[in-house]
Amino acid sequence: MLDSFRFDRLFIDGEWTVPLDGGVRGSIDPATGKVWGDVAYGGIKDIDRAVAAARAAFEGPWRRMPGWERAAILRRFADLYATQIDALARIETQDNGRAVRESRGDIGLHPQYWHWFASLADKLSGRTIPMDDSVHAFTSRLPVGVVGTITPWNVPLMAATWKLGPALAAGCTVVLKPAEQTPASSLALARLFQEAGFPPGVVNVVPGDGPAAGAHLVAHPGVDKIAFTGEGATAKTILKTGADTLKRFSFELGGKAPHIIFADADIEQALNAATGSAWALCGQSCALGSRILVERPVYDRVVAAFRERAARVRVGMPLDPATHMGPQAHHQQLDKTLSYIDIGRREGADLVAGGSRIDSPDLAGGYFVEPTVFAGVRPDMRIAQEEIFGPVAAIIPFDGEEEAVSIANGTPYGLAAGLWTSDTGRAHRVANRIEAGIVWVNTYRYIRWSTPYGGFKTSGWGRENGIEALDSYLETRTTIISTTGRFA
Ligand code: TXE
Repeated sequence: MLDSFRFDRLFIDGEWTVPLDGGVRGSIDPATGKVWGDVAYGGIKDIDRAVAAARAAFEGPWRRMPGWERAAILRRFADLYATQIDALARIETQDNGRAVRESRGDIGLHPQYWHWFASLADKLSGRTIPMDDSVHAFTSRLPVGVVGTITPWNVPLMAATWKLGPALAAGCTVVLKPAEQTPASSLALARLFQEAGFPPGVVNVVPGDGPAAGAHLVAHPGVDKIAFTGEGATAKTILKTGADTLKRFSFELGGKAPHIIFADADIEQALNAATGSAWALCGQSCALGSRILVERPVYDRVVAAFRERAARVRVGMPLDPATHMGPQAHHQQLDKTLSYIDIGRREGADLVAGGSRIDSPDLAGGYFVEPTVFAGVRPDMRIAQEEIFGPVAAIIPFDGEEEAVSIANGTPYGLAAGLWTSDTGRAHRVANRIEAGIVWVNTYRYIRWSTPYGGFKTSGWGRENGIEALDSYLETRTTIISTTGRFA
């Protein structure tokens, strides 16, 4: 169904429509630096149309539909999604350069997310609340309304799934604005929403530029909530832009996850996880263990293994199934990564692997960077404090639990952390002190639909996935009814 799909229309009110005040632009393949397809971009008027359609669908069929009917449509969508995994993975990889073996693995899990959110759609129960005999008090859970979802370029379909799943299950309607660098897969998603039989206007997809279409969606008085994944600085701008409307916000922002390896750990397992996570998605994910904290007795062994494994990463064209790591998703990210590698050098960290752009004839023009490893990193260096979002591992030595915890918590971020130890008591002690929304012990980046995900500190507001994901798409109404008919 998606093999011959074209991306040059917006999806608004159940129809494929030409942009009113946007246009059609080439989308860049980061593996070649060249345009690979024409994609529709919406402007202010297109966002207005999409919000009006979402509002009408919310007030009309969607919020009134019994939960089990919404669930049935979501299940139909999940089944359809499952038939299109390969096509979706190819589109996403073409647009953002993520190695197709990774895209396929990630996207292959999404139908289960959609099924799981579908299963929540008819279970939005409230509570009865004991007060006294003169009243009966209870709560109801109601959809927030029209949700503007603003998603990033590293994992467009995953971000859309994590937001639209709970939003639609809760009875909200949606305007999805994907990142300008990677809009294609979100338009393909719209085709599946259409095919699955969602009423017109329940889901609208309008690619567009952040500071124009994105900002207009944020400021729009017809939008009740913004669900955003991206950079912290953008989240602050969004808060200011949306302040006048006092709408709801949820944010999934960056991270600088510590991956702590104690000397008593199963070091081979720890290395498999730590090296895999350093270069997955070409380093472009907020949960990757970008800081590797290593207890001193095993420090040399870990550094040597990182050096050796970095050399074995197959960097190549992302659509080749043999490729481990593709290019950076866009040129600005390439520049950002290279500038941080420079910063690391100047700060005096020890560059033990990589450190350059790859410009070999077979990869010429693409935004490829070598898997890069800095050892001897001090916790206060910028490469240990700031989110690089590239394939750059920073290895930091430590002595003992106290120092590990203090380094792990010593950044403004608090999204994810990993720790490796064979001592169960230590696993509990240390995990309990880590300031992060998710802590993995003797495993890493194992995430499913049922487990809440989100940040402490500057890494975000609210949680995605799990039953908690519904909270930010629901309002609670308390009803108190007199049992006596008297006002007292
Ligand atoms: O993100 P932006 P960028 C981090 C990562 C990366 C850095 C910059 O460190 O290097 O952010 O990436 C939309 N009003 N993460 O600049 O700008 C934009 O169109 C409304 C971490 O691409 O935050 C896109 O849809 N919307 C992260 C989305 O925001 C606006 C994932 C994200 O873009 C807007 C991505 C505005 N004024 C980047 N300006 C994660 N948490 O995984 C931009 N946008």
